[in-house]
Amino acid sequence: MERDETSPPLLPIISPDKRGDAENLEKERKPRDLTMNWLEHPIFLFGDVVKGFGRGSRQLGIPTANFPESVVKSLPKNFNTGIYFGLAQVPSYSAEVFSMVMSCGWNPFYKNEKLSAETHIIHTFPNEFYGVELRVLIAGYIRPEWNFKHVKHLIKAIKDDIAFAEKTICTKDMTKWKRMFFEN
Ligand code: ADP
Ligand code: RBF
Ligand code: MG
Repeated sequence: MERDETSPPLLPIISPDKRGDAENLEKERKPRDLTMNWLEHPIFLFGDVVKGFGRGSRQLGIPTANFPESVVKSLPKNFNTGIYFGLAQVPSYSAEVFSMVMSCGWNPFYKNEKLSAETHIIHTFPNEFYGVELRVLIAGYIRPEWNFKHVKHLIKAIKDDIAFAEKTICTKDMTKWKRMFFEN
């Protein structure tokens, strides 16, 4: 069955009603057990970075490297849209594997009409890198996408996602996954 933004989430998670209130988001995150967020099977995606609307850097100060539609369509059919964490590599830049946070969804704040898969790599790059290969390993789920009353709440939520991802990724030895997915 085709899933869209109206489909209920498959995973039991945070109430989608707590929207736009950074304090509520904070409260909801705290009691959660970090081990429950890992996917049973990580998902590997790769493709050339394409242009989006340019909002990530300009409006949020958080650039996201966008995958082309063909990659978005290759996601498993039962994939829950939402915010994920994992690993990322831009081979033409460096063999290094970085932590990442990723939005696979409809960007309700911007009312996008197409599903997008966008990765914020937790690393400061000296330049943009459009048109080159990006590899990601989606390792865990953070939350569903939310709508927000104000862009500052979206920015706060993304910053919290980054902190959550960094903290969570440290709890697992990913050497094997790095070897399996990112060394060639
Ligand atoms: P777009 O809407 O075209 O995706 P963004 O404002 O989201 O534009 O910026 C994304 C671009 O910024 C990426 O395609 C990449 O070239 C560059 N970039 C620089 N640093 C990063 C980073 N840490 N993570 C992801 N992309 C980055
Ligand atoms: N967009 C939303 O509309 N709601 C969200 O809850 C949301 N969370 C995000 C979390 C992360 C970690 C990232 C990287 C992006 C998120 N976005 C969200 C997408 C954001 O709107 C998008 O990256 C910008 O519009 C730039 O394309
Ligand atoms: Mg982007």
